[in-house]
Amino acid sequence: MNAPQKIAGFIVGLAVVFVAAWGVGATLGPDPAATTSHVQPAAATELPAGLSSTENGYTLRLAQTRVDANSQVPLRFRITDGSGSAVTRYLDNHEKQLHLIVVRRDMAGFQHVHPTMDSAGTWSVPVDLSAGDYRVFADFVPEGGEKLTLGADLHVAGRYDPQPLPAPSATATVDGFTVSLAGSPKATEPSMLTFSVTRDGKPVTDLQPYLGAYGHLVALRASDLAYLHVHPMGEPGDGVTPAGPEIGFHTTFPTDGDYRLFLDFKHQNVVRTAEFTVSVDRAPQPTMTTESSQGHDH
Ligand SMILES: [Cu+2]
Repeated sequence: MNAPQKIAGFIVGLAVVFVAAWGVGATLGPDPAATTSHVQPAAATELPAGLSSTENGYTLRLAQTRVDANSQVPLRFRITDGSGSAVTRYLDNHEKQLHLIVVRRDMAGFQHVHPTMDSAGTWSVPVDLSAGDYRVFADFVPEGGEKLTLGADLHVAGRYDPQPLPAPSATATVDGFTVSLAGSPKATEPSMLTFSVTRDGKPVTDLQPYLGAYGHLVALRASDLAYLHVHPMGEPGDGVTPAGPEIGFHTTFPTDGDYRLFLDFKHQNVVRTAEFTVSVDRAPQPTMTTESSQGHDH
C-alpha cells in the first residue's frame, strides 16, 4: 500500500467512525439541552450525488480534462473500480447501461447522451462544447454494486462569458411546446413535481416513452451542481399512466436555494429538453417553537 492509499484508508476510517458516532447519538435519544437549542437538519448526513468523482471505490476518469471548443467533440472516459481496472459490466438503468450528463457550470449547454463502450471499458460519445468549465456526470449501476452518479470537471478552452441563472419560472418553452410546472417544493421534504405539456394551447396526449417513462428529469443545485435523485411516477403501459399532458416525478431537495431542472420528453420521435429554474424554500420547522413553548429551563 502506497502513501496516498494509506491516507485514503485513514480518511475512510475516520468517516466510518464519524458516521457511527452520529448514529449512536441519534439512537441514544434526545439530550434535552441539545434538542431545544438547535434543530439538526434531517438530510445533513447524506451528501447529494455527483459532487465527487470517486465513490464506493469507483472513479470517473476523463481521457482529457482540457479540450478545445467545438461541436461533436469526442469525449472519452472510463469508470475504474477499487483495483484501478476499467469496469466493463453494468446493469441496465432506465434502459441504458450509462447515462452521461454534460452541462456548463453556469447551467448552459445541457446535454444528456448515451455513450458506447468498447471491450476494454472505454466509453465515448460526441458532445457540443463552447468555452467554459463543464461538469460531466456519469449515472450508472456497476455489476455487483449500487447505483452511482460520479462527477468530473472538464475545461473547455476559449473566452468564456458565464450567463446568469435564469429567473425562477413555472413555464418553459421549447420548439413550440410550452411546459408548465406545478408544485412548490420545500427543502428536505419529499416533493411532487408535475409538468404539463401543451402545443398551440392544446394538451399533448401522445408523448412517446423515453428511457422507460414519459419523461426524464435531471435536477441540479445551482450553487454546486449537486445532482438529485429523481424518480418518475408511473411508466408507459402500466395501465394508469397517460401519455401526457402531465408527467410526474418525485424527489427531495436537500436544501433551500435555486435548482435548475432539465426535462427531456419525446414527441414524434424527437427528444426535446425543457429547462426551469426552481427556487426551493426552507421547510417550516415547528419543532423549535413547540419545544420553547413548553417552557424548558435553560
Ligand atoms: Cu440517459
